Amino acid sequence: MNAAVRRIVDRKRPDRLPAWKTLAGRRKAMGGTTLRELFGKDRDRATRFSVEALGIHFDHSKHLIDAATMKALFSLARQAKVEKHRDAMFGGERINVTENRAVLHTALRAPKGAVVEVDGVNVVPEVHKVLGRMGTFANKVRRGAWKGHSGRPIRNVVNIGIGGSDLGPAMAYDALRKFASDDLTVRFVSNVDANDFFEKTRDLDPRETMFIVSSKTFTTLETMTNAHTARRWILKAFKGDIKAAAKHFVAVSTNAVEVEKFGIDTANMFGFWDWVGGRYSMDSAIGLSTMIAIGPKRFRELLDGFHDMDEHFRTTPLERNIPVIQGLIGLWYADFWGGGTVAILPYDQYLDRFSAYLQQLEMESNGKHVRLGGDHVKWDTCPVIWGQPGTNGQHAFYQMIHQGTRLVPADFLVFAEPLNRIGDHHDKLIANVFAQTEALAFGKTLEEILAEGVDPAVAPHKVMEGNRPTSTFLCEKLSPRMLGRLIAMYEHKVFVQGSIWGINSFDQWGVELGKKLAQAMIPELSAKSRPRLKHDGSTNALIRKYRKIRGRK
Ligand code: G6Q
Repeated sequence: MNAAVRRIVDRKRPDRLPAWKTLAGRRKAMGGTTLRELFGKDRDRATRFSVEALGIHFDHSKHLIDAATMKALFSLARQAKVEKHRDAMFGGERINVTENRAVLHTALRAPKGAVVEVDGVNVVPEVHKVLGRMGTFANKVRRGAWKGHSGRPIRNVVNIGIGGSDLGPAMAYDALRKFASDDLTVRFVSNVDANDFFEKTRDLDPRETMFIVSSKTFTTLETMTNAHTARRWILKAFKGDIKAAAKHFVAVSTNAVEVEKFGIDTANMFGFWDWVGGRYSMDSAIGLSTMIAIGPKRFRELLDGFHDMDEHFRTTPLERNIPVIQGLIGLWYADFWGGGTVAILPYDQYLDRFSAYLQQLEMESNGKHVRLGGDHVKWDTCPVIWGQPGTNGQHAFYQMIHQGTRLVPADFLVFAEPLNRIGDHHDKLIANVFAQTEALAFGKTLEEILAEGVDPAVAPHKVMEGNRPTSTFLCEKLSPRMLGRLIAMYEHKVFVQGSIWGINSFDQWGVELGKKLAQAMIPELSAKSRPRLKHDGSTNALIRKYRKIRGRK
């Protein structure tokens, strides 16, 4: 292990840092202190525990924290050297040590003229070169100037990718629908389940359809299976004319060799780099479908939003740094309250896929039990991330958050300015956000319920204990720029937590084993003759049952 790697790997166990002990003490001292009590004691609590930056008002006053707890959390971040680790990331050091890679998604949104070096080479000009090529291509498609093999303009764009090569663009397309061209249909195929490809293409005209095959490695089973199916679908429409594929496929990848093998001209390939992790790649060429949908200018605004938050994270003191506060409060629940879950509740229908996106970002990054040095963690890491847009969730799972037995800290995100001004929808939407966080925090006591004249036998069922912690992100307006800021906010929150836990937030070895086993199993399922199975009893029986149902020996 060389000195540079050792510097990154040698991270103190957080539970051995003095601030961890202080926090354990704070937790004990807080005991069953309620939010009612905390607000009762401190008239300025809402001001004390809220931060305003970049059009985001972040109210964290409805959390089970006090000034002493926050002070200890900031000390923990300092003692864990989060700032140093952050600077190492921004500086292009190879902090992803298990893959020996730098982690530079922040360079993807750096403005022209910025300097970000990897091994002494400034990567920003290369980033902007690819963005320029993407822009020319996107404009051509948007204008109807990119013609399919029949001479008809492309009107449908289908991104084929999975995981990091799907979730970001799919989420962003929904989120920025209001800014997208109405002349284009944009779809996303990810699942190896044929139902996905079938349903996403059944009403499309192949002569007007282009596929963007998005895969960093260009070897992923799901993506390559869908890409081959797409090629057959196109060729069928052109009676097997092999030349047809050229106008209907482009690739986004780091693997030119495989792109060429598939039959896509590398002139129609948009590249990126090994220092861009899959789940951090929506600002790279992986965002090509987003750029086609909203246009290069708005795509730049999206990148600028990311960059705004990068700068906020990089330069703002910890005490006013939104992702830092967010990460620390999350860690407070995960490690000192047994909080196993966090709900993400955007009150905006356009953010329909936002929690799904964050699920990957957080859980694939920090869902780990091994520290950078190879030792097993002795504390909890990433909680389960889940959620869906409000108000729908209120009529479904919120019951459990209000009156269940588990602690579910939740993020409420909402935009003050509506994108569609229709009647009084927006005031009603906002009222629901504020009412929910109020009810979750302060609940309703038995006395209050009885005073309303409720039948004493029913009254206990109506008690809301309160003390359910929430963050409220009241943002100005949903725009490409604001979306960029919000996503980068979560990226850096993940970074803060990963740094303190001392894990590598940028690899994903846990995904590998299942992939390998599935590859080996495909011939066992499809073989004509009875395969010799060497799995465990359950797996062998399932394979046999499946083969029987499908009429195989
Ligand atoms: C993300 C992961 C993973 C990856 C997909 C797709 O960080 O690495 O979700 O993005 O497995 O990989 P390819 O882009 O290589 O097809």
